[in-house]
Amino acid sequence: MPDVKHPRPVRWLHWLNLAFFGLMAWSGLRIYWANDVYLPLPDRFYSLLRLDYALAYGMAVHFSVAWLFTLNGLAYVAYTVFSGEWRELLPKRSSWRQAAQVVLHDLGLTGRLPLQGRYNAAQRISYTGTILMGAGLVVTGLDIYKPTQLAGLTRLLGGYPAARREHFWLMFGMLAFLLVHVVQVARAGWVNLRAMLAGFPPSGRLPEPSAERRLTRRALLTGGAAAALGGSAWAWVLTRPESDGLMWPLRKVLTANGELWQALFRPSCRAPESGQTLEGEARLNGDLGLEGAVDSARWRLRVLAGDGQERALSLAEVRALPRVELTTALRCIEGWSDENTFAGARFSELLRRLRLAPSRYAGLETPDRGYYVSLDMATMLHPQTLLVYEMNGEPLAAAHGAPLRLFTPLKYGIKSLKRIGLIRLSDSRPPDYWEERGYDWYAGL
Ligand SMILES: Nc1nc2c(c(=O)[nH]1)N[C@H]1C(S)=C(S)[C@@H](COP(=O)(O)O)O[C@H]1N2
Ligand SMILES: [Mo]
Repeated sequence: MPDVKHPRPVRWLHWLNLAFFGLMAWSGLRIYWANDVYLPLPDRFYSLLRLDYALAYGMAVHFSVAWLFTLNGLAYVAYTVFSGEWRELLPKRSSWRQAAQVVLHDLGLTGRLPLQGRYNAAQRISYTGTILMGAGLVVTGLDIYKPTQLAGLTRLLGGYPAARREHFWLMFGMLAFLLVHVVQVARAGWVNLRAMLAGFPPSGRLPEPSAERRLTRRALLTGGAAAALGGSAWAWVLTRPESDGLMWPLRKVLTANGELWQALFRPSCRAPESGQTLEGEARLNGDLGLEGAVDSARWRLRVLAGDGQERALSLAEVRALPRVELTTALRCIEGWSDENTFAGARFSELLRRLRLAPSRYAGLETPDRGYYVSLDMATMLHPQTLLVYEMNGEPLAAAHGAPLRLFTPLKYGIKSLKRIGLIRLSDSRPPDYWEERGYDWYAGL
């Protein structure tokens, strides 16, 4: 008789896994659609599941639930290891051959089924596979979340675009497993499902029908209550007042995430540079604050320091600062990356030239204040953060932010403000355009 009884912690962790993975896949797809790789399914399918593109919201949910998904997964693995349950779960040497028999049997091709414990050979392989896929999702996800801070991991995974592909294929693998899993659970019937709800003994039957009813009822009640509780907690989160375009509980998590990565930031961390100088068109994105034309001869870079005094530099004065060239990827938060050669001056050189001490933050604005961002000083002072006046061997084009733009590979492209009018040094955080619209302020890579 198969031992279908599942210990209680495994049952809870199992159902939580399902809930968290569901939220991760759902929010992940709402991010991923940025790359317009919609599967060709009827529109009704997407609207019914609320699976439309929603980048800021998708990211906020993804990077909040990621904690729950990871912690639950770790708890599941820890429990399995320390309880000895892993013996029921890990594939054995014989599993591979037997799994073939199980598959043939389940497809109705043979009648023979090998002897099994709680899990048959195919289950051992696929369940262990999902644990590995889950771990892979966490590792690749973490990497595309912070590819520069985790540069070593990025290299290991074959680079940023590769890590993204790996993450998505693992997700589709997990979804495929879930599809088969649900079909198999339905085929295994009520007795088996009850074992996963109430933890029934090997026979799937208790000696007394009354005890059986009682246990089943209790499991359905507690399970139903837990599901209702989880559902209402989620509904509560989604109906909270917004803080900068995001329900405040999600905003709080994003802020905590940002503080964590900022604390882990090491100035020695570098985005990978390719030595060569690139030429040609750069990909274009975003024209906020770029209306009209700017006369480079009359333009000034205004720097407002904490003392309330404003300094102004001409483009020639910025160009007179030590010139640095950098070939690396600009990564847009929408998912694409574009390798370019940037040339300009380090922000640290500008401070030195103006004899200004660093503040905690820098706020950048276009001359018309149509676009504005703020960055932490560690990023501003980083050697790869440049005030750029040339891209790909040409003077900066108007659409790319002439006469002067910021570029830093340590943040998503949103922070690389084009057409700088003013840089404000401040110990309190200057406003940030995309943070006000539901995005993570830190936006670090
Ligand atoms: N002034 C201004 N700067 C901006 C933007 C914008 O809309 N206005 N968009 C940002 C975004 S989202 C990206 S990805 C990069 C794109 O830079 P590029 O157009 O040179 O590729 O610029 C950033 N700087
Ligand atoms: Mo972007």
